[in-house]
Amino acid sequence: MSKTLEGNLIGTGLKIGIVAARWNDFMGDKMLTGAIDALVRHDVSDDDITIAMVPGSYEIPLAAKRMADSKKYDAIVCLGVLIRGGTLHFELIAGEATKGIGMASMQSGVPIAFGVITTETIEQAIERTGSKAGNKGVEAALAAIEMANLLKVLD
Ligand code: DLZ
Repeated sequence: MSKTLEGNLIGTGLKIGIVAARWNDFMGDKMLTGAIDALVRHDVSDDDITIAMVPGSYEIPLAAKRMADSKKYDAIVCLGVLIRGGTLHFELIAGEATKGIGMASMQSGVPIAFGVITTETIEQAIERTGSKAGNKGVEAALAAIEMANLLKVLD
């Protein structure tokens, strides 16, 4: 008989860290409020949510790793908005943020949800932060709850 292990979306008792980048904060703030709202609606206590603000997406991995290493959090949500400009910066920052968040999660063993959006235009970023393409901050928050609960089941 096969057995499927899953994490539920009940956030009761979970402690969640959020790392949010200030760059492009018009959209970033929507992701942050969406993520907090999703956590609270899934029964994470507001008192159990800690937010670390960083200047830009490049700085997310270090703050996420430090939070994860503290072992104070069941999961971490990383939020950033990267919009392609006319220079190479976008590729470099997107690559470092993606790789760094993945490494922080693997090295710490703490689930770290990837809520960094990468878009060609401001319009695409607006669509993904609370309008027609949903809110990627909400999706990342739910992924964090699910993974925190899955790890408890796996343990
Ligand atoms: C420099 C920069 C640029 C050009 N674009 C973005 C962006 O679209 N989104 C973002 O989150 N951060 C950007 N940054 C800032 C870098 O992430 C970083 O904060 C600075 O290079 C300082 O280390």
